[in-house]
Amino acid sequence: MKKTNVLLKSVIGMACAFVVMASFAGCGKENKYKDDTHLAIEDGKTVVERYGQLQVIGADLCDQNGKPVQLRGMSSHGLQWYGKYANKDVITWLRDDWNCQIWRPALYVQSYIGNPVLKDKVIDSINACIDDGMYVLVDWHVLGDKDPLLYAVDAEAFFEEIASKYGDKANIIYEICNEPNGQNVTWKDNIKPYAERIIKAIRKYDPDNVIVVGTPNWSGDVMSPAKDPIVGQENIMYTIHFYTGSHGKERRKEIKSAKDMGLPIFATEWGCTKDSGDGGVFEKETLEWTEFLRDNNISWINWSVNNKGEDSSILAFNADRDAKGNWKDKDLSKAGKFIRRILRNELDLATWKSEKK
Ligand code: IDC
Repeated sequence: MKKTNVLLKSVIGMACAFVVMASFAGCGKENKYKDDTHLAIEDGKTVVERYGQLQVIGADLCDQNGKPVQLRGMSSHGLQWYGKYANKDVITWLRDDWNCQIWRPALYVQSYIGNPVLKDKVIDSINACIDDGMYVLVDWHVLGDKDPLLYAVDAEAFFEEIASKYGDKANIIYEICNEPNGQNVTWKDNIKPYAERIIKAIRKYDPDNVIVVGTPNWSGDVMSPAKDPIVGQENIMYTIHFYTGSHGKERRKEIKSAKDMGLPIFATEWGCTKDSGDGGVFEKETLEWTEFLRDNNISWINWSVNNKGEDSSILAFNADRDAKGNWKDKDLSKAGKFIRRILRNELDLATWKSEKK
């Protein structure tokens, strides 16, 4: 009799524990994205008012009080092509309707060299973000030029100008080389020496804002800087890029290892398509990535705001030709509707799976 009682008790006990655990797990899942972080505006305060001067502590981006924070937002397309969207109306819409905390104006280096007025688009973006209390990632978009050293003199002049004008604002983050690439462009001989030069140029005017350094292989290799980081400098982070139709588990594993080695990482550009910027929207894979980034406190910026009609364009083909923002559902592409929900904290992997059922 006694024995049965004990058995019964322990069965009931286990069942109760199971219910409690299951409800915690369920609760955790349900609320995973619905917390008080990741808000562009909270209690009437912008993200820059709340987080203030960012700083890098260990491998984490932190707010002015040393609390780890994750910033999320959108990138422009090439300013030479779709620079009209880099305006105050669109940026404010992205803050208020898309819950973006950061905006990235992408200044393609080769286009800028041929057409220096493109810099005005960067300046417009910076001013809009300062007005709107958003962070702004100033992107020196190395791509076709491959080796960042090729235009290092221009990069120095550009970043000195931005740093001397805006370095006292907490809003500014510098991305000094989008995607170094090419077999002969290595961390040791090209990217690191370039970064050391540009960091020095920026630090003449701006002692503390965060500087993000590109990594080899189209910013796909964080292990090289993890093994050989830049030393003697504060508030430096390193870039990882990925396209969820092209990169998955392997790349996440490397990011995790690099972060465990102490490397501060910022996903300054990623797309929900193949790395061509096209080829479909990979929803499940994307949500696996966004959960990983969240769990590892890695800030991110999605590619990109334009109406070109490629799958990574967040606007429907030819929508909002006047670049006014105020987008309705019909103005958004498949990627646009999807990324907007992620940014608004309306979609995580569990929610997505339950909707697919
Ligand atoms: C792509 C654009 C595409 C444009 C091309 C020009 O989406 O419309 O024709 O650049 O080179 C990157 C780059 C980014 C690419 C993007 C998609 O940083 O400039 O934009 N991508 O291919 N790295 C990986 C993917």
